Amino acid sequence: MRRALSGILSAALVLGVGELLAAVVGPDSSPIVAVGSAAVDNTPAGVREWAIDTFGTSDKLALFIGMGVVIALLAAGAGILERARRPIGSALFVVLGVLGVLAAISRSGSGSIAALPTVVGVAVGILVLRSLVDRADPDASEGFSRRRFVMLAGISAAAAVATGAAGRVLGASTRAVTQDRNAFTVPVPDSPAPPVPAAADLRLPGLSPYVTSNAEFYRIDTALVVPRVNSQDWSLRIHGMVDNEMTLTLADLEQRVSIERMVTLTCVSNPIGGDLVGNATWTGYALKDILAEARPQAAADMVLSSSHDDFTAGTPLDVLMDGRDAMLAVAMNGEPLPIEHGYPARLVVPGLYGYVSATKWVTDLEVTKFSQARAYWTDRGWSERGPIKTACRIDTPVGSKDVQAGTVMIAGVAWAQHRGISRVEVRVDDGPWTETTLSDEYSRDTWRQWSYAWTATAGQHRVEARATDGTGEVQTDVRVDTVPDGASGYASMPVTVR
Ligand SMILES: Nc1nc2c(c(=O)[nH]1)N[C@H]1C(S)=C(S)[C@@H](COP(=O)(O)O)O[C@H]1N2
Ligand SMILES: [Mo]
Repeated sequence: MRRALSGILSAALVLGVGELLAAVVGPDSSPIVAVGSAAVDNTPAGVREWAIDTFGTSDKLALFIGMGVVIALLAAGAGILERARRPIGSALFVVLGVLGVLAAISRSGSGSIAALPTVVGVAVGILVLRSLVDRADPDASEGFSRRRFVMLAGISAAAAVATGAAGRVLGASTRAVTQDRNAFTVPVPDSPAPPVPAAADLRLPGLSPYVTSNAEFYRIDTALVVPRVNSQDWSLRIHGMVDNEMTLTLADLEQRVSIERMVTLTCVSNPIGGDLVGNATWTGYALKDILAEARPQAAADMVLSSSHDDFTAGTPLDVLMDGRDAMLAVAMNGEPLPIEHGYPARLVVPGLYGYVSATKWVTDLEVTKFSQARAYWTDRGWSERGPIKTACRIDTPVGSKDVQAGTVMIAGVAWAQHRGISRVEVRVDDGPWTETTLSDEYSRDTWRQWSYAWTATAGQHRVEARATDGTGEVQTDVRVDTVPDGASGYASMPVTVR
């Protein structure tokens, strides 16, 4: 009996600790929510119908009660086994933990960090399981102390309840925003993005897909805890050197003409060969129209955008007004903005690095002057202006994997937003530059893929690539680091051919 109780209390602590950490990491990383959701997703249709027929709208509650019973039985078994055949009980915790981790990672868009609540929870659970079981038996080597066991069991139970409750309370705002986002309606664009022609995506093995999925899209920001902004509470204030100060809510935006555009975003911190670049379809509202309505004064030359979490970016006013598709975006690849990509609204400006333009969770636009205002990163040694440099990347082959002699596809992506890409060349071992095949151009604001069939001979080689932008300018071979205005230099890959 005490052994079984030891197992159940330890399991409760796993879930409590998991719940508490999930409040920070994200709601989908909670072991109980993740496993429950995985169970729902994998329930055969017949069973689901039966559950809905039987439990009606309480089907979710029934699921959690059912899960609780199963977990309690398994945990009781683990407690008994941990005594009889150590460490089988702990091993059972680990197996259940692995299931929880797999469920959490596959559900949440946040990658391996989603494993954290379950991993820490299971570690704590096993420690407590062992100390409880050691004290559960009259014949235990340390000697039986009923009082000791009761005390430890009481503390564990209290800790399980406290962590679980704290997790639920702390996680409430997160869950509220997740629900708010699930109910958010993506505007049907008045001006839709042209479809992606088949020949824009070469679909080669190892080559980045033309459109980057939301889950794969790089994420860069200064937020330790992702800002949770409810769409009902959100508004955008436009003020400063304007004749018509205004404040827009999402309801106001719904009355406006919406646009949908594909734009490639790039981070100034992206090193040569790095992956801080991604291409997505954005839906939102043209910034030039919003700003025109606010009527900027003649002396203004910068828009200082601020976010809910007090990040700031300074964007040249003329770039926002020159007719390119600078926008206030509310959707990414047809979905409401993912919370970590700025829900409910962010800026997207073709041609500029993110740190001077792509403010997520944006709430404020102050029209001002470069001579008067500083932004978050320009205050920390980065350049005031951030036009994107022409660059390319070799996606395949990768230096860490040897290739077979014969025909080897070299392929990658190239970008020079708002100037476009007109050519990509490769050379092997300082040989002559050879032109590659480019995927169809979608627009000047999006990257292009390129490929080249190389006849590879055995040995060590170095493959390099360089891009030419739409104005005919070849990217520079001068290698500079990312600070202060972005990396430059040819893409380069060591390749071993067997
Ligand atoms: N609020 C906020 N917005 C931000 C940032 C930030 O730190 N905070 N980082 C910027 C930077 S440096 C980049 S490169 C882009 C990245 O956008 P993504 O995370 O959606 O890819 O967001 C920009 N917007
Ligand atoms: Mo960035």
